[in-house]
Amino acid sequence: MELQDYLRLSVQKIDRALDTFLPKASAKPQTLHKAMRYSLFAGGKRLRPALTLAAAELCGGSAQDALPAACAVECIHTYSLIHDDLPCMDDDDLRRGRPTSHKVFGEGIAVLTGDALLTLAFEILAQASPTPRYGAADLVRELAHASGSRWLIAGQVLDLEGEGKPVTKAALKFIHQSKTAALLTCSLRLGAMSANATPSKLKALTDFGSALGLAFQVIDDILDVTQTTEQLGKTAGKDAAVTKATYPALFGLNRAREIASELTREALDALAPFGKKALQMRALTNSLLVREY
Ligand code: GRG
Repeated sequence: MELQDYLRLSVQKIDRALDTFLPKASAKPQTLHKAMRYSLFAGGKRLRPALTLAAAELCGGSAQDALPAACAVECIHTYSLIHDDLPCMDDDDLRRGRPTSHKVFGEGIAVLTGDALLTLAFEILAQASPTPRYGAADLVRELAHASGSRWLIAGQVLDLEGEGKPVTKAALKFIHQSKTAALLTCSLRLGAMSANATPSKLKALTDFGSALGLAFQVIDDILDVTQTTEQLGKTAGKDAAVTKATYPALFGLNRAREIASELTREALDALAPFGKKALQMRALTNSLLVREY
């Protein structure tokens, strides 16, 4: 199957499952539930949940069994974007091609919408079926760790504190690993765990995720410089405007592109233990290097 068709089917499964897991827009309080659906169904790429399903299949499991984990990860990701866009953080007006949550619903509701998605993620994940190697508590711990104060939120704190200040290359790598690669790796690990993956397969996917996640954020930095707001669906040129440390800013655009290619190669190498079974994962990895938004 072509990658585009494979991804389209994955997104269909994820969107249907999200629709089932989310409270209806008519449920009270309606503003909150409308706001949760507004951001969640705003046309995100669904990369993280697609990786969860692909990892499950790569480890011999089914996409169906990995859907709670996939939806939980997308809820966490969407919450982080809503909070990241708030006036007290990046103060952005546009996300996924639409006005940001606080622009539509007000700041208070946007904060609460993020909180509600964060909480819902764990309610959904707790519904995942246990496997012989991994119980629901293992999955919950995995997601809490990746999205907690040592990773996702740590990355955001360092990002905030680094604005307008000189940041070393090592510190920048750590920010990118924390704010982006950790959740991406977690998406893969949760998929693998839903499929009862062996420790060696879990390790291979962890190495893959670390390299892919870092590549993804380096490319995100590059796109911020090279693409328009219309193409990105979010404000272009924002990083430079707030003098945020990025790969193009620290290494120059050409070297940043080379680094993204090297990391993509590293990610592809980590898939070696899966042999031909990793066809779609390889195609997906290559497609991210040439993405335009
Ligand atoms: C706790 C107040 C509070 C805030 C938390 C953790 C956090 C805020 C923000 C996370 C930092 C962040 C936004 C990292 C960027 C990661 C990234 C590249 C996001 C864009 O991902 P895409 O391109 O987006 O996959 P779509 O819209 O396609 O899903």
